Formats: sequence, structure tokens, C-alpha cells
Amino acid sequence: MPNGSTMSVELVCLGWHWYPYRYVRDQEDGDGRPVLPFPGWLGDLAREAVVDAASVDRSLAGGGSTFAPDVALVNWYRAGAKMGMHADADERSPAPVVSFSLGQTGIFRFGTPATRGRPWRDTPLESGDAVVFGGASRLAYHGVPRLVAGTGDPELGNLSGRMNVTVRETGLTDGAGADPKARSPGVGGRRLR
Ligand SMILES: O=C(O)CCC(=O)C(=O)O
Repeated sequence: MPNGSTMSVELVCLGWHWYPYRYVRDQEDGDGRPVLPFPGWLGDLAREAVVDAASVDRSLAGGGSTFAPDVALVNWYRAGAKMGMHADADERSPAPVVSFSLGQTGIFRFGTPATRGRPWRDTPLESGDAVVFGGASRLAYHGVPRLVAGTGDPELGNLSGRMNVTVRETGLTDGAGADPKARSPGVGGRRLR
């Protein structure tokens, strides 16, 4: 397991299969099934989030109208699951990443693009929260060190875990998996599960 990260989060992809550390669409998933489609409504929701974020961070201005997400990574955290610090750098597009959280509260650790270590800020993400990171923060290292016990969302039947959906624009075209060698220089480690 690279860099000592914990691989305890379960993953389903919509739009593209993501494998460490590339996207593919032209082959079947590990379970033998074709990739599930990326839903248009989810893209619309993510676009709205970028527009909202741009009202507080002008560096994202205009991003909402051009944002063309084509993949969602749906992460499922059971009790005790966590995600190590990584940067989302397998996309060719510089468009922001939009993350939606549902169920139990997770502590979202957000650092800098320079290092997997400190400084970072820990923010509790509750059910229904959305996070947009783009611009200078697009390649910032981030992770989820823990869930907060005793939290949940009654509207979701107190889901016994946490679901996080990150919506991204790959910048890839059909059949063109990202070449790991094409990663931005100087950003190591990528997504670690
Ligand atoms: O679960 C989260 O809030 C973060 C998910 C994440 O970092 C990822 O999918 O790359």
C-alpha cells in the first residue's frame, strides 16, 4: 500500500472507471460490469456548487458555465474507515473538484499543494455539505482521518456510515485513459485508498 495510506474506503465510479492512478472507460470494471453512466442531474448540481463558490472566491468566477464534469467517484466509509492524504491529480482538466457528503459527519483535512504534511485545516463535513476546490487549491493534498461517532442524518435513515461523492471533469475523451506519466510534475502520491 503506497505511502502507508489506509485503503479502507469502498468505491463506485460513474462515467469513468478510476484505478490507481488513471481513468479508463474502454474496459470492464473489476466486477466484470461496464461503467455506470454519469448522471446529468449530478453534473447540474455540481455546476451550481461551482457558481455558488465563485460568489465567495472570485478565482472560480466563470468556472460554473464551463464546468463539464464527466465522472463521479462515490466513496463509502464504514465506521473506522479513513482516507489518507492525497492530491486529485489524475484529471487532465484544471476544472474544480466538487464534493458532496451524506450520512455521518467526516473530518475533512485540507492541506496545501506543496506537501502531504502540515499545515492543514480540519473541517467537519456534515450530511448535505458541499466543498469546491479549484484554482490554486485544485491540487492541494486532502484526506479524511476519521468519521465523527454518533452523527448521522435522520432524513437518510441515519445511514450507518458516510457517503462522499466527488464530481470531476477528466478532460479525457473516449478510450483515452490518463497516462500516469502525464501527471503534473512535482505532485506525488495521488489518491490513496
Ligand atoms: O470523502 C471525502 O470527503 C474526500 C474524498 C476524496 O478525497 C476523494 O475522493 O478524492
